[in-house]
Amino acid sequence: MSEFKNKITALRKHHEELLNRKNEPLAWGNGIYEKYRNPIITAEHTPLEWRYDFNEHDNPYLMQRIMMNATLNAGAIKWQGRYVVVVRVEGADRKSFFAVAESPNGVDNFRFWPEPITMPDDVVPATNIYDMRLTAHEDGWIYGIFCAERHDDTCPGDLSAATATAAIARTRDLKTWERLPDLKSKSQQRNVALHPEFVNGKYAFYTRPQDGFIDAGSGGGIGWALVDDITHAEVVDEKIINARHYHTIMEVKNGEGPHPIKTPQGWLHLAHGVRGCASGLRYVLYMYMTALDDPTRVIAQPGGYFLVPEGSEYIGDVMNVAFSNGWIADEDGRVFIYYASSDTRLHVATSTIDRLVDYCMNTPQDGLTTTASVETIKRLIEKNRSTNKE
Ligand code: M1P
Repeated sequence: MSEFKNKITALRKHHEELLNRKNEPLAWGNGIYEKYRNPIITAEHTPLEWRYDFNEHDNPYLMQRIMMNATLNAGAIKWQGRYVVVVRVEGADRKSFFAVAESPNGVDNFRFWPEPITMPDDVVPATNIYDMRLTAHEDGWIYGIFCAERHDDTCPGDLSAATATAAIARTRDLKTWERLPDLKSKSQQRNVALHPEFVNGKYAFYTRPQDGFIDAGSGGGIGWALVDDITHAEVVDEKIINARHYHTIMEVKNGEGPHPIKTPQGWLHLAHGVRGCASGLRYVLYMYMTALDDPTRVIAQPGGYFLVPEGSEYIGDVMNVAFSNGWIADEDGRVFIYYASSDTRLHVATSTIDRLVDYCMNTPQDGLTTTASVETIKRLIEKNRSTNKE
């Protein structure tokens, strides 16, 4: 066999070993969920055919002709018995695109489908698209809501001026996508998710109004808007349902993750909160619950964060970031939380509906001051003293 063919054989073997690598839960977690030893999808998981030209004449050095930079922020859905994620893949050219990967068990053996998604453009094409939230809506379609980024042409001299808009597409097979017009809104929007059920006969969106491309500014928090016609969706009335607060994990901004999971006790929400610190912005995940009969009414809000970057998760293109826009609630009550660390790679954490509801209902709220936090800790100490006497 030629040296070139030997190199390809070795490359494919190495890639297969990565794809087949077993994952295992880490011991000594927090009891709320289990994190896993390995990330589930990295840039190295992308198919070799996307990166290498395997023609010896054209690529005698077997170089990567197209490099992949990151695999992050994935939408998720259980689809035909498989755990399916729509991954934000970012190439070396900084462009993000969507690609589907699936696993038989939700925690390892993820493999990409052969080709990335071809997402049709809206009337004004976007420069970049990312962070899809998937919703199997009761109308029968699977919707993907994602961010469409375009240059802000009102600032012609500023190459970094951009706008964020919520884009809407729908599919029946995750392969062919119909693009609908972007969500019309007075403000910029990112982190928009579609509620899975009609509310008062209307489509319901979790929104995140923001003053600028980065700044949530006066946006206030996670919003909610009802829309009559999803084929011409427009935010007319928007109310904030989960507000930001001074000196919390979501002081600077927050945003809904995937659409909430319906449980007998209420809707379980996963979101991200952002605060500033000397090293920049810190992105963490948090949870809250809303009432079954009114998904806008918060009935439980554990204080502080739910999940943060730890160890090597801190390191990446955008340091100190945990972000999630996908989770899967299985029929047996298990929940697979897909989160990305530092805008670089995708991980899973597993829990159950029962544990997550218990976490939301029984974790003390943020009392918003040191005094309140200390009183909360003392109450627990006192409770344990009484328990230990029993
Ligand atoms: O870089 C961290 C995250 O920043 C954005 O989130 P937000 O809109 O809340 O600031 C998103 O671009 C997200 O993709 C990214 O992970």
